[in-house]
Amino acid sequence: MEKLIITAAICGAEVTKEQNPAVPYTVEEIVREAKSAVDAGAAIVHLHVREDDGTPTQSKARFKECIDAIYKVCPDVILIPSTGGAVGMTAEERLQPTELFPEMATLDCGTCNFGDEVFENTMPMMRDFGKRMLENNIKPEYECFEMGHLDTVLTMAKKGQVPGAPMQFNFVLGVPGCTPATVPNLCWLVNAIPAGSTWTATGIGRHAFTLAAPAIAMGGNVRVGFEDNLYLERGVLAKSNGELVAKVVRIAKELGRPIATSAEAREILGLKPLK
Ligand code: KMH
Ligand code: ZN
Repeated sequence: MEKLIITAAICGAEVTKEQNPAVPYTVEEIVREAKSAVDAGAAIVHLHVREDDGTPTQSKARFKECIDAIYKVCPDVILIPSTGGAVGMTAEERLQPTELFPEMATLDCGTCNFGDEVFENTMPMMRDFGKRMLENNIKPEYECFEMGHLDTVLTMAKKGQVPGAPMQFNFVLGVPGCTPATVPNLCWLVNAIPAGSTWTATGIGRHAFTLAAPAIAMGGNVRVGFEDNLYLERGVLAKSNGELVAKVVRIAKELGRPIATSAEAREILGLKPLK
């Protein structure tokens, strides 16, 4: 089995300081949370950014400010900026971080319910996002909340509409209104990806660690972080993203799976090494 790649989704667009005071909004707070996650063992940081008051934004300038500041303290980390943004944002708004030419970015693979809201990712939108990533040599992380999302993006890759092999999938399970975070559902998705692909499992809320453990045992990778879950255990708020990453590291240790550094993760994902 390859080493385990841990992604920290440190901020997200929906969670607030009212829910957990450690949720980062300012550049300094985002840097603090990225560093805590990387120091604990995360090779990748999945990045959303906020205005100082917590409002989610896809502003290119704000992303640049945060990315530059994170690289100052975590020079090797793989950053995966979000092109999902927050529900209701336009496609153009969401695509702004791709103008900074990150090595990776998320590409959401279909429309779905998202709690009480609808997260819109129509096929024309996905074709635009795929074209942008093809033209700028950005490796997508394909965010799949449903089996239909996976099927859609595999068909688009066959047509050359989005970047193809080797593909990296993130199976986000347990979003209210989408596929539940169960082991059979994870297996169903993993069994449908092409050979040579890599994959990550993200369990939402109380499923963060119950999905992480089987993913580690199955040879997949794991995402945790405030975007997905605010608790270290039932009733105990995590004080930092680092605490959530450290728990994954402990589970992986028990299961005999070593942790990948960012350099090792670049190799596993087929990214160019840093010079
Ligand atoms: N904030 C969610 C609506 C992504 O980063 O690409 C979408 C999301 C996915 O977080
Ligand atoms: Zn996200």
